[in-house]
Amino acid sequence: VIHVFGHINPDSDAICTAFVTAHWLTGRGMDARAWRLGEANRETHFIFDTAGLTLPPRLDIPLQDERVWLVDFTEPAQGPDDLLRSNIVGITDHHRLGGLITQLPPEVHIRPLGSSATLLWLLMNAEARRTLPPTLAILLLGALLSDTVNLRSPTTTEDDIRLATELGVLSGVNRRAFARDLLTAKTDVSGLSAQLLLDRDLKAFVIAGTDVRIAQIEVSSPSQVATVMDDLLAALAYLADQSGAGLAVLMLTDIRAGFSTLYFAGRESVNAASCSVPGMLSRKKQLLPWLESRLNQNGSSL
Ligand SMILES: [Mn+2]
Repeated sequence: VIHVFGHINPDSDAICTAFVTAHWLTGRGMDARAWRLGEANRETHFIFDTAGLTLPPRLDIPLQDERVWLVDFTEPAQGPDDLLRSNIVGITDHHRLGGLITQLPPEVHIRPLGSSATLLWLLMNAEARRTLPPTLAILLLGALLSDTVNLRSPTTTEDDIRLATELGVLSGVNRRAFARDLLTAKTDVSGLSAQLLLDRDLKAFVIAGTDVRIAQIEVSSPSQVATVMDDLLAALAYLADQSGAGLAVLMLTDIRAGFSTLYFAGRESVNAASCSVPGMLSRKKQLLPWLESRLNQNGSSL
């Protein structure tokens, strides 16, 4: 059996696309099973509820020598602790390559698209697309609209726009209403603690030789997190301290106005506490290169 999963602290693309990837591999004659590597967020629950499907179970088996297929990540730090002792047989992803080493030659699909869902659709042959159940089309559409912030992120490509139209028809949902409700669920932070907000979309990277942790919170207005802002910054400082990371970054993204405010903690953040970057929506396409160039210029510090 091939175990299919996305990154830890999973977003909708990581869970929805892993689920459909397992279906696709099964159609190719393989025995595949989907998992999730953490709690699903409110948006992912909304997508599965709309599709009438049950979330895949949380991964709870050792991966030593098991065959695995990675979805939406390749950075070892974003997978389970025993990932590098597993046999990685395949990858579908749309992020930078982040230092993975495999036991055998894997089947690798990586392209700069708006979502892993888009890539999976491009990999499907005509028969697989034609026979895709509408419920699974809803999962792919949800993952695509989530990752691209309803096609507004600069990561959006022509393929993503075309796919959104095709999946809108195949899924049978009212796309406008689905996208609106999805973004409402995505930015619903009410009642969530600062610690949960920081942890639920936290990713680890090595950038210019520095261990960096980046949490992103997407809101439709920064006022949504005003009451927990002090706690968030305290949790960020604690994260940098406890993890030993040189730099911890909180990326607070206003998806309506289209900008991010960055907050920094850790020993490499000496020259900056925060800054706002107009037009910045994407961690992978905008923040990572921005950090890479800043850290390289200043000798590993901001
Ligand atoms: Mn993704």
